[in-house]
Amino acid sequence: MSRYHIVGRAGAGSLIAEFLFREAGVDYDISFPDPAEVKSPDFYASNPLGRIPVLLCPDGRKIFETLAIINHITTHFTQLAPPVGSPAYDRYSQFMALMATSIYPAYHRQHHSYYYADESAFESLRGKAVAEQALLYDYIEAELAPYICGADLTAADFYLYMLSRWDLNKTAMRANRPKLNALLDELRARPSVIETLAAQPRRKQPG
Ligand SMILES: N[C@@H](CCC(=O)N[C@@H](CS)C(=O)NCC(=O)O)C(=O)O
Repeated sequence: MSRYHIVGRAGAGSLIAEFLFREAGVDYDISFPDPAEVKSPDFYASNPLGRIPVLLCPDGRKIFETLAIINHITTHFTQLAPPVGSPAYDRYSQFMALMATSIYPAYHRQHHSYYYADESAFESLRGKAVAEQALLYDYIEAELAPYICGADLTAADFYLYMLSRWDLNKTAMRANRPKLNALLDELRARPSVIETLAAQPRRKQPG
């Protein structure tokens, strides 16, 4: 394999790898296996939870977890992360960790509630996830200036944009958060994002 290959799903966590590769001008391949395929023994060897995305590298290595994939891409190809060791890098890492460990899983709890509870508890589970995200979106709104890392657009902004796409009530998510609105609209208009979204297979499976 001479170039990167993303194992993904339309509209899902593989978007971030596509956005960043396109920002960097790196050609890649992508496949969208059906859900049964990613829950097979073969795929569990790539990701023990049978989740996407997985990045297959030209040298044969496989990387899963979006944070690790983003780090790989920003380290090798783009300027979309602050220099390691700078104060901005600590801020960047903090927001990346916050999004990956809190906002992303809260969307997972809403879109894949059956992993976490019996159906009778879905409403409560989802309500708590939405409440946690509301706190975090308020925090992010207060911190944007206009990007997560101030004047510099970073991969963290693209990550935030991807996560926001999975919101089940975008009107509420955007309400009274003018800086968040402006950021999401700006990201949505970037060529890398427009091209990625236009190339997604029809069936959208968020979260
Ligand atoms: N922590 C993982 C989460 C990956 C994840 O939840 N992927 C979703 C799609 S966005 C998935 O595969 N969902 C199907 C499932 O959990 O069975 C990451 O950051 O890569």
